Amino acid sequence: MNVLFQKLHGMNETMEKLSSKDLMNLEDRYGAHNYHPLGVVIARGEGVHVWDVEGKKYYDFLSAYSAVNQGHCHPRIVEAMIDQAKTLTLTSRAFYNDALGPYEKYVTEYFNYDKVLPMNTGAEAVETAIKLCRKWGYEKKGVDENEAKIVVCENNFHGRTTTIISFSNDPDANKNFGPYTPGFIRIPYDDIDSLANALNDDNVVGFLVEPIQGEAGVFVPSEGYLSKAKELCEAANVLFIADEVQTGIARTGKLLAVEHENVKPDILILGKALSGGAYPVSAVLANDDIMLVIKPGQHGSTFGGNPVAAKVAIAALEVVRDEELAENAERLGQLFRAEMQKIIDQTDLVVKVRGKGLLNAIIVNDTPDSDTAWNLCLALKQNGLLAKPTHGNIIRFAPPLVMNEEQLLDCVDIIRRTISEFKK
Ligand code: IF1
Repeated sequence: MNVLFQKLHGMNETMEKLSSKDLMNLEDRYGAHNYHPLGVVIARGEGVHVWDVEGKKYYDFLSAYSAVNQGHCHPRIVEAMIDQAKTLTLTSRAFYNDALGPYEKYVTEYFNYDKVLPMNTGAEAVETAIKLCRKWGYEKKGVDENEAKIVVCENNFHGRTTTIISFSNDPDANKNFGPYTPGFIRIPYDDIDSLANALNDDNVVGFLVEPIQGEAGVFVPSEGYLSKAKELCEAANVLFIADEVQTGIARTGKLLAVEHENVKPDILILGKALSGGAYPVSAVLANDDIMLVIKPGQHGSTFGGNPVAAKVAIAALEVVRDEELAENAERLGQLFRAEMQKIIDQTDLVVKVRGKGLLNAIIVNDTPDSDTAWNLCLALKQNGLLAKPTHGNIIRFAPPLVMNEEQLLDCVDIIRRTISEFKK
């Protein structure tokens, strides 16, 4: 009988610790195959570091896709979670609880909106924003029922639900998941004329946009795109909906990426680092004239706004402010891109670095269907830094925002050494 089977079924006298390989085999055998993770099994996280099962230490340069902006297992966030978890975890919204109101006050004042609708995942928050916008369109803008349309962008990523993938143009995201939800117009990203054209349709009620397209490959739009888009939406009585699930919570060097252009979205969508990666917490924020179109019993969620989420989110947002994470991200982002440019000038393996704050990506000099970016990530892993390609030949670099300059320069050295040693 093989060793793994013995280990798994505890047939050894002493239950040995499962190795990374054992654990990867467990996921392969018992888990759905909806991911292809990099070959590393993480067992512990603290700040900017994670350790694998065998005890090897890495810099985390993905931050769970910008959910761990405050660093792994931030003590203030973990303490808030533990304290609340020992007291009251969930009441549902059938009753009030003593944590939600104070959180709602805190988060709406923090982002300067009248109201918040608390959810759990980013996709749920995006779905909530879509429902809210449509309902506003019928009841406030006067669009005929079931005729509302929302403008979205090519190469968007807003989550994995059936409605959201209905307006994706990524075949991996939507092939064979139809029939698709109607009511979306897709236009090119960072193309203000196509937005202006789309807004000529009186049935358009919203424009849903990522301030920087993360999954597509960290595409930063032209200077002025977001502010011009907001202007056009206002003129057309269309709601500007910012999906800041990945770009928000200080990631791009401002509390929100839209702040780089002084844009205030009509509907703001938050997730991921709203909890510092400790717990699923997402939120939709809007002012009363929009938010109050949803009446009691018209939307909700069992866990949305639960006491643990409420306390965790307050702690996570306090850390962002107290540790000045946006300022740190801005400063270290400038340094990172400058250092990466020096490396790019010395190699033909990487052709570009782009991003804002500590949401950056490098473009590897190979075709999108090549495995060069993947192999470079494997080599980075060997050298103690974890990152993963987004699409094809683009590698996203997004460390926790608590990183200091010495650690960042250490990571740059790892990247430099890995690139110089790399053989295609
Ligand atoms: C996966 C991508 C990133 C998001 C934006 C909403 C959501 C996401 C801008 C939905 C989520 C996650 C999903 C996760 C990997 C990651 C991701 F690669 F999928 F596209 F970050 F770029 N809006 N992004 O980025 O939030 O429901 O996941 O909480 O699905 O593999 P969620």
